[in-house]
Amino acid sequence: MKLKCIIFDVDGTMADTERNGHRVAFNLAFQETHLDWYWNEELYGQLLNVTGGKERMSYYQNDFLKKNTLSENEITAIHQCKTNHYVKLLKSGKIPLRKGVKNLIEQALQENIKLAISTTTTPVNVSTLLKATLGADSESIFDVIAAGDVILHKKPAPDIYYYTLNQLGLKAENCIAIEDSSAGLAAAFSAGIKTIITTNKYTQDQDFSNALKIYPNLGTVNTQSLNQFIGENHV
Ligand code: XBP
Ligand code: MG
Repeated sequence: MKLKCIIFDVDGTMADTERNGHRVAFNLAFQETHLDWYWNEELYGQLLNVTGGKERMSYYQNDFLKKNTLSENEITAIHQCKTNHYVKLLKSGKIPLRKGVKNLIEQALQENIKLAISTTTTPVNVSTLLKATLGADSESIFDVIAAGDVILHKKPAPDIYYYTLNQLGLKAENCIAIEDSSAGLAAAFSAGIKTIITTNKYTQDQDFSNALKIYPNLGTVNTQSLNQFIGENHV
């Protein structure tokens, strides 16, 4: 079996975006829209169990506050405000790629291994992160960028990975997914894709029993090790 594609998750995997990125953007949006919500680092870590920013806001009001303050439309509007703040943060260059990500991408390109993205975050967040960290036309190095509401059921549902495989025209067994969370692992694993994990402070204590291997970052990961996982020694 040959490795044909590396599928990257984004938040927590390609970059450490949650604590000082998404969380800060949410709080700026709450402030701007005069909503008396504030997500501190600890609370946000708990809310991260719900993937999708809009879904996270609904969960917070319905299950945490147990109040039905905001309508779906109001949540969508506040989430758009959050995205605007998040994009500004990314453009400021404050959120770099994690260790080893750029190197692995460059190695895959040299070896004609396709690249794809399967993420829960909003598409503009992906394009802005890629442009800010890999250059103006870096989106084109990814054969597929599957993000946000392109599917109905977000991670841990496998939908985003099935969508990515379909768009790639590849079988699960020829791909490796790189994730940071148990929800992301569950999604890729359910889609039959072998997955490696790179942990971060928010996810390091989660259950990764279905992962091929767990790394603190991608600094020691290369296409040779990924090929071995697929079952073919790198020639
Ligand atoms: C992580 C998520 C996203 C982000 C926030 O995505 O669950 O919802 O936390 O982004 P992944 P949005 O790990 O799959 O990259 O507010 O745009 O949803
Ligand atoms: Mg993630």
